[in-house]
Amino acid sequence: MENRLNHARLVSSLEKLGTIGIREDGKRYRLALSDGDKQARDLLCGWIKDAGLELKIDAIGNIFGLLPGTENGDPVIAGSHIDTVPNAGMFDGCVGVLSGLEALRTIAEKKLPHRRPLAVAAWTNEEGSRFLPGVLGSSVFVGDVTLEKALAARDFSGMTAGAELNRIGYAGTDTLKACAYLEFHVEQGPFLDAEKIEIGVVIGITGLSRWDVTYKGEANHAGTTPMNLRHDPLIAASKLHLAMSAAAAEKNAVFTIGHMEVAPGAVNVVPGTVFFTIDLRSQDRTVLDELHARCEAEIRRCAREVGVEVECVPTDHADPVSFAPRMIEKVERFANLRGLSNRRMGSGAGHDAQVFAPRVPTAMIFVPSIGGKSHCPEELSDMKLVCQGAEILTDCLLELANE
Ligand code: HGY
Ligand code: MN
Ligand code: MN
Repeated sequence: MENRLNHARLVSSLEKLGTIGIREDGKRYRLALSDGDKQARDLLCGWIKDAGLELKIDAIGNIFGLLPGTENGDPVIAGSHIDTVPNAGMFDGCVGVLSGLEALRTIAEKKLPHRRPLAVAAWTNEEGSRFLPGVLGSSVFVGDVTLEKALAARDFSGMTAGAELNRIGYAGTDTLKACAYLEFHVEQGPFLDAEKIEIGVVIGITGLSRWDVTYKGEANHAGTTPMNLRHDPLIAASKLHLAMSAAAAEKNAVFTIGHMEVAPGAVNVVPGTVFFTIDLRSQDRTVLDELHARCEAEIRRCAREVGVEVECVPTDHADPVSFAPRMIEKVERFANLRGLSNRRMGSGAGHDAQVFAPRVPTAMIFVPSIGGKSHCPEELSDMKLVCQGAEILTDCLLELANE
């Protein structure tokens, strides 16, 4: 199959977007609804208008570029996100949004026939690094989360998503629905690169549970307090981390404490309070349910053992999802037609596609993350494969738009 897209334009747009949100220390921070996110949004909206697409923005700040078809109806949407984790790479999310933009730009320029409307989407706060729950914008779009709840979400400094959305000027009024959903993304894991396979045909997405946990013990003098008289919340957190890491490893699940605050945080004071986040995931629903219950029990057991108080707040949950066989087959067929090596696989990373899968025909396409690195500046994918993944995205868009 011939290539349709302007690969140079796609690569240069990825590189340009990658320059946004870089701090003086050279680290990329484009957290949802931050100034960096606004800059990226402004750039994307400009490109959407340049491409001759209809720019739409909804009440939670999701951005759409719409290309009408020969018939009316809900669009086939190709989406992902442009917000990032702290100190991020330049591929996560951006590959899917800019490939969707390049696909629609090319379809419009070459007047490729499509009955159904097409849209590219950039979802608000996919990452959940600033506001919880993650996949916030797409969850409001499908109705899983109310707009009120989403706007009331607070970051660690207490700012609400609603105030930040207004501050950056992205509280819109447009409304759309999707008749099908596609997401092209970097794998963010080690398998495709290790096996030297070019395309991942995604069969489903992991489930996850997240909590905010606070252990309250007794701050005391680091030099005079004997170990057996301490109620050190960091000991409780460490016991929990070791117990749940082992439990997750046994079940091929993953357990992460990604954020921790130790107070008062002095070298010579036994901590009084420890606050930390938990991210627990499995692609198997039964395993996730079992480890979810085990984790809540362990959180309390470790508190009792060390004699500290505990506050445990669930902050996010998503069940594992599977994509429809016919959608998996579509991606696989186009990868084969393009002579690209490929294999079926689940996604250990969460994506906006997980909120669409239970509702509309949904598919995901992966390209390898070199060294399996992601959510870090070392995140890297081969631009030639990124362009081939974008071609498969375009193949799927056009087929779905004319079914
Ligand atoms: O956390 C995730 O899996 C996704 O990158 N937001
Ligand atoms: Mn992502
Ligand atoms: Mn991510």
